[in-house]
Amino acid sequence: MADNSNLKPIQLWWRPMVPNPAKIIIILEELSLPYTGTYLELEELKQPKYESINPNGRLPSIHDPNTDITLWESGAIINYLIATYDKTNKISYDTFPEKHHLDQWSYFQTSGQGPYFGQAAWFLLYHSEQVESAKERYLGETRRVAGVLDKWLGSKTSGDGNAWLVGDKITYVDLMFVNWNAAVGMFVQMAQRPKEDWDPETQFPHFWKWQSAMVTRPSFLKAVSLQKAEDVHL
Ligand SMILES: N[C@@H](CCC(=O)N[C@@H](CS)C(=O)NCC(=O)O)C(=O)O
Repeated sequence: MADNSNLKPIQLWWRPMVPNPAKIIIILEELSLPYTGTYLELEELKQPKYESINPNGRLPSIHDPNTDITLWESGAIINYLIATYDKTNKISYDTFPEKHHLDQWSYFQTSGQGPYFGQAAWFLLYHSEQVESAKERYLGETRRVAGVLDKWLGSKTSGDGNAWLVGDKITYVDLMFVNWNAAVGMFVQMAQRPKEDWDPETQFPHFWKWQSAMVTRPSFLKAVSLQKAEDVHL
């Protein structure tokens, strides 16, 4: 693997307990990239100071002093980190057709998994009214997306006994899914929904095995450990 240790730290605007910034931490960790965090309160996001970095006023954003780029949107940030720093393809492929399949699953995560799982969490926990049809809609989509992943993973085999979305090794696109996958169980439980609303071990066994393999990785455990209040300033 390329030596990334002599780089200047990449600045990450983030806050804990939210899945999209944690996606970036996982990739930074996997690539052994140095980084530093700027912690933001929710009230600081839609303010001119942060909107001058990210006009969408959401997290994450990065600034890489090594190349002098500022970027927002988690998918674009990850594409940049991989293209710039994963020269040995530790968690990517540069071969045909794998590189296009990486794009495919990456777009599916950012447009298919993140927003639907996020809306399920919103309507279950944060919306000002109880709208049962919206809860059913987004929980149904959450299960449908998990079902798509489960079916695909069930069709795959690999040398290490695990199935991965692309090729026969874990890549950044697998890791892009891990935080929202982990979050569903928490918000379904917090909303005190019945078990059949989300029971991946029974409903989606290939998905469950895949997720279980990812949550033991040091990069995921590091991202989780940074959720603790005393670690918020990276
Ligand atoms: N499509 C964006 C979504 C970013 C996003 O929704 N971030 C959440 C945290 S996971 C956020 O900043 N929420 C605060 C808000 O909406 O004000 C990405 O992938 O970066």
